[in-house]
Order: sequence, then structure tokens, then C-alpha cells
Amino acid sequence: MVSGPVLDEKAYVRGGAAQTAVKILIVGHFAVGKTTFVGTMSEIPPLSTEETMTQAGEEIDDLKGVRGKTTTTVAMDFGRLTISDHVVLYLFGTPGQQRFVQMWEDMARGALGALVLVDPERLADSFAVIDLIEQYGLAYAIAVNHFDGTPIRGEEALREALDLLPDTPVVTCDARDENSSASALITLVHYLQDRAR
Ligand SMILES: Nc1nc2c(ncn2[C@@H]2O[C@H](COP(=O)(O)OP(=O)(O)OP(=O)(O)O)[C@@H](O)[C@H]2O)c(=O)[nH]1
Ligand SMILES: [Mg+2]
Repeated sequence: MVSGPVLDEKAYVRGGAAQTAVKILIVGHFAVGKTTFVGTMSEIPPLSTEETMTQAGEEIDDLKGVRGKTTTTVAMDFGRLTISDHVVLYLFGTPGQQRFVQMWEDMARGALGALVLVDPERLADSFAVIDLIEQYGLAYAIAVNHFDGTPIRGEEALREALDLLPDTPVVTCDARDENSSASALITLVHYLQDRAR
């Protein structure tokens, strides 16, 4: 089993200044853009565990609506992002497939919250992920990852379809784009901070 570094207050110290390390999960269904997101946001070369998808997996991994994807994450993605003098985010991307669900136990340990990436064209695929996050009691924000050419859905329709609580943040991003991905993360961090108050 993969387990993350032990994270507690002031777990990470750099340049003599105490920094609080915050473990954040980047979750979402198969091929929603988790690895891309961690790669876009990480200030260190991201650890990724991509393997080429083979014909053997064709019947297991639902490739419907997935564009030009040749690899999949088999263990996790890992990246780091310093957001202030005091706070460092450790980003853990979970594998998207249902068969890796047993890893969530380890991944969720010590996490403060999760960013749930959602493809608006495959909304139903997000139900199981959101159920899992709620099961682990993690606070989360939704980041709608807009793939090229997909229609923009209204936020209200999306909230209703995903059965979100009124205070759950919903933002739009492109996992390949640093600015929109950063604002999605910042929205999550603010939400987590507000809840902690
Ligand atoms: N157009 C567009 N393509 C994207 C975006 N984000 C990711 N992609 C592409 O979508 C595909 C899937 O992205 P990944 O980052 O591998 O998705 P993943 O969620 O890590 O996939 P698994 O680990 O296999 O579940 C890749 O070909 C990406 O280049 C996006 O915002 N817009
Ligand atoms: Mg991946």
C-alpha cells in the first residue's frame, strides 16, 4: 500500500520558517484530468505512476467519451505547491478506476480536504467518487474540468445533478491551465479555512 508522508502541524520546515503542510486529495473518475491537474500545479517534478493502457483493460476501463488517452494512473500522483510563507499543499491524486478503491483508505488518512474533478459530460461517473469522499468525512470542492468543445452547463443544474450541499464550492477549470487550476485550489483552501474557524 502507498502511504503519504506523516503530516501534522508544522510538519514541513523550510528556510527556518515554520510551514504548515496540508494534504489535499485530487480525486475524480477515470480520465477526468487528475494527473494533468497535479502536473500543472506542482512546483516540483510530479511523481506519477502512469502505465500504458492495454487491450486487456479495454473491457474494464470505460473509454467512452475519453479522448486520445493512452496511459492511466496505477498508484497515485504526487505534487507540492507552496501557497504562502506558511502553507504548503501536498497534492495526492488518486487512481480513477473503481478497482483501486482500496487505496483510498491510505490516501485519505491525514487529508484536510479534496478537490473533486468533474467532467460535465460524464456526471454520473462522479457519483461513486463523491460518495467515497463523503464516506471518509472529507470536505470537498467541485472543479468542473472543461474539455474542449463540451457545452457549458449551468451551475444550478450541476449542483442538482450531483446533489451538492448549498455551501459546497463549484468552480470551473482547465486542468492544463495554471491560472484556472490555481483558483480552483485556492477556492478549496478558503473553504477549508472557513470550515476550520
Ligand atoms: N481538452 C482538455 N483535455 C484535458 C483536460 N484535462 C486533461 N485533459 C486530457 O484528458 C486526458 C486524461 O487526463 P489525465 O490527467 O490522464 O486523467 P486522469 O484523471 O489522471 O486519468 P486516470 O488516472 O487514468 O483516471 C489526457 O489526454 C489529458 O491530456 C482539459 O482540461 N481539457
Ligand atoms: Mg491519472
